[in-house]
Amino acid sequence: MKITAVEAIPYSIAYSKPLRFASGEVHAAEHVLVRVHTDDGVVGTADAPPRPFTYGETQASVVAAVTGIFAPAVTGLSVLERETVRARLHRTVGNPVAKSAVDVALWDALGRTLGVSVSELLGGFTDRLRVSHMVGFAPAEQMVAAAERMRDEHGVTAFKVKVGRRPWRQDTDAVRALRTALGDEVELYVDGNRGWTASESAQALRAMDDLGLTMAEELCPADDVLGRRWLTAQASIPQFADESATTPAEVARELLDGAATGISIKTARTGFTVSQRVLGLCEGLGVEVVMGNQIDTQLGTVATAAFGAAHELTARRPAELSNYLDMSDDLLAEPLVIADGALHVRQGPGLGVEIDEQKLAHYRQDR
Ligand code: MUC
Ligand code: MG
Repeated sequence: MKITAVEAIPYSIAYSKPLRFASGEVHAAEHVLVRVHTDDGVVGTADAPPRPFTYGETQASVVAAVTGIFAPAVTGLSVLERETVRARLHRTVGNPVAKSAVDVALWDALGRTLGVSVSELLGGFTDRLRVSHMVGFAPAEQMVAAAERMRDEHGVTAFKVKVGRRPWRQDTDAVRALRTALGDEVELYVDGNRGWTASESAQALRAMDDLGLTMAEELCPADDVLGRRWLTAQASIPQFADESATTPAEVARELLDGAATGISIKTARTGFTVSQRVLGLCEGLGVEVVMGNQIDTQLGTVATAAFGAAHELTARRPAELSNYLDMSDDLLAEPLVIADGALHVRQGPGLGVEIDEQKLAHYRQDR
């Protein structure tokens, strides 16, 4: 059960439909595949999606942190010593995506070693999650067409709409067009990726007051400390923190300061071990959570689904699991299926998925 090596393999797969949002745009999954090897011949795998515009990490920095710092720190430990691994990773500040991939790969290795599913090990609440799709920036009619395609082809009835452009009216018009086209039954919520000021956010929220939105995420920067509190205090729907709440301490600060009233949990940045801490904090403080998407591949989506399905609170809301559908290809040997608006969790052992080695050989960038 001892860790013998941790690999970090950079690869790139193009998106057939790039995702555009207020803090950036993604045209290719320039990610890192992290593999934890044990002396039993078990291999645990996870995907690391670097997001320079969110956490400052790059593909090269993830490879450097995993191979240069984290691999030496955890080699020799047992896959059962997850808290020791966490403590050693925690000695390095930042690098959330690199740390999380090591953690998720470790859990996958543990599940494979024990012959059980990671989702069951984490909590085993349910075997499926309802799916929410992120709709990126485009002219309103294209945003409507993208949502309608997801509804017609995959039965998806929950949509997170990217907002945060200027002037804000183009976004509120797009959300209105989505509501008109999709009807009252679908769930709509918005994510500003810090694109607006607090006052623009307040105006835009008022303009969408009749659209039945369930929540809004990161409309303005959390660093605009008083502005953000002012916005959250007056909003009639929960204000979710995403990129401003990437550690348990940040989550506590955002919630206790009145800067947010809900939390997005992303396994890509808090793995499984720290995501459970974030979840416990939210449950204890009585706030809602959503399983977020960090523009994940299928492997990243598998991790999000495994965690989301493991707990009652994370399984309540639709989880953001579908944006891998916009990629031109993927590394998983057997593709995920979203049908009737839901994704079923892969049964174990571990995360229950295998990498297609030929595809990895094709897309990897280190050889
Ligand atoms: C989101 O929820 O913000 C955009 C950037 C990122 O890191 O995640 C996405 C989606
Ligand atoms: Mg977000």
